[in-house]
Amino acid sequence: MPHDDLTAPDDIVIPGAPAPVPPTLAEPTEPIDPLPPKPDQTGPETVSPTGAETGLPPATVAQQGSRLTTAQGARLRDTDHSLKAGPRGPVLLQDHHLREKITHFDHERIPERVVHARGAAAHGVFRSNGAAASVTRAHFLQPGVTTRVFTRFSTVLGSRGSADTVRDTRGFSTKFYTEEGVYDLVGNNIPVFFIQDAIKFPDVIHAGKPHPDREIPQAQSAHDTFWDFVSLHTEAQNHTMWNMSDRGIPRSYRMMQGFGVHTFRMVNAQGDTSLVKFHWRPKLGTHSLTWEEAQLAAGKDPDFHRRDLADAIEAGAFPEWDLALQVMPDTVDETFEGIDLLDPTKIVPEELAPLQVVGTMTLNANPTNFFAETEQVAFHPGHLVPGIDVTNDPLLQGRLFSYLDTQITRLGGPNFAQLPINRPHADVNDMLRDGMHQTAVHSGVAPYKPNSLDGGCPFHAGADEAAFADLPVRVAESVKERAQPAGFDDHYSQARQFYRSLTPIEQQHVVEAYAFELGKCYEQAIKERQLQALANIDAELCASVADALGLPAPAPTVEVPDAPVSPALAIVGGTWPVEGRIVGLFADEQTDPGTLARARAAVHAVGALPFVVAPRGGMLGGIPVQRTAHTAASIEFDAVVALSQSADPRTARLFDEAFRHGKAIGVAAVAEAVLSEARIPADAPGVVVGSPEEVVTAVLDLLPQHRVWERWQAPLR
Ligand code: HDE
Repeated sequence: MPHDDLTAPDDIVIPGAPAPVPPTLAEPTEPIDPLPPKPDQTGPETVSPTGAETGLPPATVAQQGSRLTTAQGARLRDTDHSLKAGPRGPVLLQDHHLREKITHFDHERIPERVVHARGAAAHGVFRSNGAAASVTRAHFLQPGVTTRVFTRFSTVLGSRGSADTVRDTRGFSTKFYTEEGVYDLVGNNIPVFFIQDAIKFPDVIHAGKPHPDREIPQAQSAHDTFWDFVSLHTEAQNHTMWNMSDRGIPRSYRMMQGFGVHTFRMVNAQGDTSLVKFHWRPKLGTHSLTWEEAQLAAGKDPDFHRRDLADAIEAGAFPEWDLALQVMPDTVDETFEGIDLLDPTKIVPEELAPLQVVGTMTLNANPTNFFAETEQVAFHPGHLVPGIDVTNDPLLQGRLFSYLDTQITRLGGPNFAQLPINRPHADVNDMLRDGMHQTAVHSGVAPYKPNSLDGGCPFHAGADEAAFADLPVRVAESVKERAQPAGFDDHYSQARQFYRSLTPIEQQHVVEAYAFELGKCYEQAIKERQLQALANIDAELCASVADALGLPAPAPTVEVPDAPVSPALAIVGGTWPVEGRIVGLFADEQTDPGTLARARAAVHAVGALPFVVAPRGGMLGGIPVQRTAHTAASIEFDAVVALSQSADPRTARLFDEAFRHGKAIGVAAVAEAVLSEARIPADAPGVVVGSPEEVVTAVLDLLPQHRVWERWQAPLR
């Protein structure tokens, strides 16, 4: 293909531009109005604090006019110098601008979330296919209904500035702005939880957070207090097993499943109820990092997942998830196939209750302002709409208290629902009044019921007006006690089922994860106690971890029933779309510009992102260099292609890492020196040498597998 026929390089978005237009070299001197958000960004829908449409565009910027002003709108001539008694004199107390500026700055921070402090979010839409209409009357799940959403992903343990790629559970929260009010699905990427009762939440979180004396380690479970707790409180063993699997280190938020975890109760238009579990299924497949990649990323790019999500959306690779339901009959004992549906440490295997897709979510816009949107969004499992209700799962019941409570501290008062990102897109006519940060200007004199002064307003909704009605669920006659159902005592059978359902590669990763985590513990007793739990789960797993720790493998202490393996739990294998995957093209001044342009266009054509890497920055044949040998890191790329003759030692190290992480490697014949420099066998699986066109094609063919699994020693099942 001649060079001129190619998509002009400028048509290929290089994500990451900090502003909507490139800056000039010199400081601008001509006043202009505030720039609009970047094309990939939007803000919350512009509704009033009480849900009325304002008609303003979604991304209305907060700043107006071209001149610097005070918060009160008075124009300012100077913001660089304080008002002083002479150039060398003391600063005057009367400097209202200085005091306003510094005082506001002093209060810029709000308390971070107790858990899930570290997160990233995006706007999008949810399109219902109507398949759920038979089980729920929720309007947003009726055929063809489209609903705006805002989704926030997060880690659990780390502080706001911690690394994205640590081994942890991920949060997956979606706010649906439905016309019947806000519905929040506040879930995780792991379908089970550490504890069965909310009263244990402070305990598990205190154990997982850094040690209270030295405040280390940050955002890690590989330490004594965590394993001390979970080895004693063995109902946590199923969740820890999931965390030790590859699910604990996702490749991307875009490649993560989501789960509602608890069982919910749905009611349809006829009043029939069902018990359901929610699942989000990523269209790109479920994929993970390797542990070494995760650790490298934590240092080289702590914002790895945050950047990946924003870049993909900016480049037009909008991530999508199907929302699916497992629907179980609403029986008196609330169990299904012997599984207690109120026990949040248990799943219902897909083989027993198949997933039914009820709609698709597309995340298509980045937030305009992190604080206003991602930080101030307030989720709550009690934000329910007619047709979806909670069950008596004791973990969920406690959450219904916690989320409202936490926002009052975090967002400074009871009016957080009026923050733009939290506003419902439905009429709000509550009788809640006043409070800190009240932005609604309520009219009327009678915020009480019954009244006659406001004409009796607001009225209750009638039975035919889609009101939320608490379902009349029978509560078994019982005694008041601090107790739980006997079935909750099985702590091991599903941990075993999960481990035995994995492919050998994934099992090997689980062994290595336990060996790492327990290896980082100081206390021998804690390691031995956790080995005891593993002995009850799987003898071979226990023996392998014990061997790595140099400890004897204990014998099991409890008899655990075997559950059939669930192949749906494994994630290795299969092929998947490659939208937004990053292919590194390593070129230099000797590389033919046409070859580079063709490689770039070929990567772009399959929906992946080409990243040009060269020994130094600037342009190569009119194509911008995005990374240099100095700044590139192997973890940035899903596949690498060498087109340059020079074998820079830093590039060779990068190729060595890419090789060890199972990435597809293409090497143009002229660039073969990189293989010997990196000691990569040219005939290894997933290493292709040939013409530039051949190697680019071969690498793009390998990309849908996520990794070249053949490079792992363990065989695929
Ligand atoms: Fe949360 N959790 N949680 N949690 N949780 C919070 O709410 C809590 C639990 C989850 O992106 C907090 O607004 C208790 C399970 C996510 O903003 C807090 C219990 C699941 C997020 C809170 C649980 C979750 C949170 C902290 C035990 C998966 C982030 C800040 C009963 C189904 C939401 C906030 C976001 C956040 C309490 C257990 C998911 C303190 C008491 C189980 C994804 O209210």
